[in-house]
Amino acid sequence: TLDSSTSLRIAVQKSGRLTDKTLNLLEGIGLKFDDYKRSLLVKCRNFDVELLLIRDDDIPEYVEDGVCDLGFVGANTVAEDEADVTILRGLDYGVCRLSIAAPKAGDIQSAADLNGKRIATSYPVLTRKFLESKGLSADIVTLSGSVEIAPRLEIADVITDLVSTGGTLKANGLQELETIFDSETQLVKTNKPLSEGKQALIEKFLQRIEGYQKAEK
Ligand code: PRT
Ligand code: ZN
Repeated sequence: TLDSSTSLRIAVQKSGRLTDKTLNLLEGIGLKFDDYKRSLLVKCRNFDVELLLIRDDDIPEYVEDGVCDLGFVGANTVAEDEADVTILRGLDYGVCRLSIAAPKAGDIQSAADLNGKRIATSYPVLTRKFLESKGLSADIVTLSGSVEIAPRLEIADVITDLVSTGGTLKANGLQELETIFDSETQLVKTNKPLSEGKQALIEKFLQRIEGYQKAEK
């Protein structure tokens, strides 16, 4: 049963690259919050809304499960999780790309050279889908972080990792070979049933976000 008295719960990254821009956006569309640095669950002062501040990796699942009604999270994270959520819109921050990168002076100069190689990544699902789409076969070594040092440690021949400026790859003697996924922040919605009140509130927010984005351009 639907409980129209509960607040619309929105998942936001607690502390990271998406946090400030997401909170700025929410304030920009008129939501007012008390001090959100102190608590994991923050009530909105002027709407029936609360923010849940969590790790970005947890956001797709929380939204899929209906623990949160909405979430702001990278398209890379949503796609890697293969989360069953609805993407309401893309937002123009947190822009980056998942790319294949190889040691500069090495024998791997393009994606076509990947057959039989080892690829270190924190994105095994997106990497496997890319390999399949190209008919390539390579071993995927899943690492939770510091992927860029894997070739030097001889854990892998190449990597796939998120890139924005390219500075990290350069600093580690790696060159970008090919983009396999373009990413930006997405506003996602649960596919669990929502009360009419929550649906109306989401519609209102979407219109305001659209206005906010136009005003920013
Ligand atoms: O603690 P929590 O789990 O919440 O945070 P996190 O450390 O997992 O994520 P965070 O805050 O680093 O990133 C959150 C999201 O920001 C990512 O999922 C992407 O959607 C987006 N984003 C945008 C990026 C980057 N740009 C980015 N450059 N995420 C990571 N990077 C890293 C990349 O992994 C590499 O280490 O930055 C380095 C490359 O940057 P350049 O500029 O040197 O190319
Ligand atoms: Zn994370």
